Amino acid sequence: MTDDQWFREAVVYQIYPRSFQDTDGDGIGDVPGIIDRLDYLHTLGIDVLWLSPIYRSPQDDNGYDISDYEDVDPTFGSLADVDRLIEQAHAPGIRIVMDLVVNHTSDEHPWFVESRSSRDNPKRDWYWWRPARHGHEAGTPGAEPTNWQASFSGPAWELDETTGEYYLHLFSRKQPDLNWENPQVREAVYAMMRWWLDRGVDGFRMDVINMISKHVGPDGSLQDGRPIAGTVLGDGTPFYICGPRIHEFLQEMHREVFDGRSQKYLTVGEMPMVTVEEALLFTDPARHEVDMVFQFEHVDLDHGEHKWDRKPLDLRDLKASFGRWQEDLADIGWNSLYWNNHDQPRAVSRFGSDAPEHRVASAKLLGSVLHLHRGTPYVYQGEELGMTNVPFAGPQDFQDIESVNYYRTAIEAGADPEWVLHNLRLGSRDNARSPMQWDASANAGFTTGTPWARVNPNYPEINAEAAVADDASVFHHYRRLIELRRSEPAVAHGHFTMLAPEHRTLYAFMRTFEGTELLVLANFSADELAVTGDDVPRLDRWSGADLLLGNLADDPSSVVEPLRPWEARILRRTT
Ligand code: TEU
Repeated sequence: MTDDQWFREAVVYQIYPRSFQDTDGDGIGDVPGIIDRLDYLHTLGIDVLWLSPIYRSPQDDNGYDISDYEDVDPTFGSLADVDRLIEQAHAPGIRIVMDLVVNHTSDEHPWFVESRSSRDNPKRDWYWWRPARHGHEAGTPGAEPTNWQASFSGPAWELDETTGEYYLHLFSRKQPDLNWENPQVREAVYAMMRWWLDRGVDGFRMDVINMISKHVGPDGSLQDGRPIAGTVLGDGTPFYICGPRIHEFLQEMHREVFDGRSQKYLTVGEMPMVTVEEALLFTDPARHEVDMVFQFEHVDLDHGEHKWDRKPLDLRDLKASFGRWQEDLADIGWNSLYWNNHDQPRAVSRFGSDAPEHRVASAKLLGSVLHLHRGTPYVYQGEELGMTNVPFAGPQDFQDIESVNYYRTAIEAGADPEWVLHNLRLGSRDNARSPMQWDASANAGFTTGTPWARVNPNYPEINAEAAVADDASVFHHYRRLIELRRSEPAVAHGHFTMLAPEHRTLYAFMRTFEGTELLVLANFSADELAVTGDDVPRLDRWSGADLLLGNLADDPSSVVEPLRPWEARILRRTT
């Protein structure tokens, strides 16, 4: 491994600053709060911190709508705070990665304010402006330039009265899409990125970066998508996911921003709907695009027709998906590994069990399985405590724009409110955004004020202070997993082989590296599970293996005896 590939041995921790630690009593987390918790993060052992956006923003989408890329939102602190964070994180060797949200800006960004001011403004072409559909009067139903649905419900076009034209917003109407076809836009983005690197940050997590290239016809036209059942809208994704110039843009970004610098920065592309074939191109080091992508296949497996149509996960689907990504990126390219982030419900409630008797074991099991795959693991704040979904009482408890818009449109369309609420409880992004649970004091030690989002009432039991004090906690299991990555080269570098793909509750795989074999056995159920020679070929060879790390209080008497409910074992033998 060259120094350029340091990220292959690293573990990244994601902070959602709004919900991490408040220091000024306004009920919203801030950068000084992150600084205060660096010791905690250092104890956990992580290498990199990725911060969700802290830039100046009207907060329509909690900071993913940016009005000034080169300033910090006063809610979160100041540039001086960020400088201090960089310095104090770097001291023990923790790198800082910023969120880069450049598919769109806020509608309050000066670029958009100018762009919307008149049809001949020099920045007009920095965004996607189009007249009403031919033969339709602007503002009438169906007059949108294309039928695309926005990610947060409703049409992806908004009429702007100033000039009578529509602008494109793949997310909220306060998040207009930048026009990457325009070289001035690209240069402005690259200049901003260089500015942050000069300030000392160590890389970027690039928000929906595979949406920046749109399919544009020779005459500048955009096309309608396939109609979406039950709506008047269509699916525009084929026209903007991994569009025709995406690889060109990322290679140009690499040249303009990262080339020639002495440090190797981390670049992660968040890419909804990316296929493994595309990911291979994006992450092939020889192509100089990104180090790894966030893919969504495994977190979409419990969706039916769409995200709000939830179904239980079939473990065989999960293994088939992860197995394929492991195999196809084995020789070229690299995986990122995650269960959680600020957009996903809590993994322990979703893929494990948050019942009191299984929560700790299943949270540890999920950690063991994920961290033992080949790739760079991401830990989302609170995951290392086994934080759970939030018990939302009713529709008024949801704050996220996606959830609020979904509730409104679904009810307007006549859906049963109980069913809509059920889907929100399972799928809302608000589940991930409840405040970090630090201790058993008021508001879980998150704030002395009124928290912007409700603290999960289970905080007296599930909190960082209790977890750090308890050697058998989820926290210490994560700490050991991170340590294992350093002490056992097979974890970062071993070849991956999936086992028992058709088993409904056993997740088993092997990692092999220079005479070392690791076997991971995980029981995704509350029943005892006997592993057989059909599941793991030549199982007898493992009877004398070492138990590197288990997840239950007492070790098994033999490493191949039946797995107890939600038990996960990491075994090691030398060949
Ligand atoms: O998310 C992109 C994205 O497509 C999803 O994760 C999305 O939030 C989810 O699928 C909706 O069901 C990124 C950010 O992570 C997210 O927080 C932002 O809201 C979004 O981009 C827009 O910037």
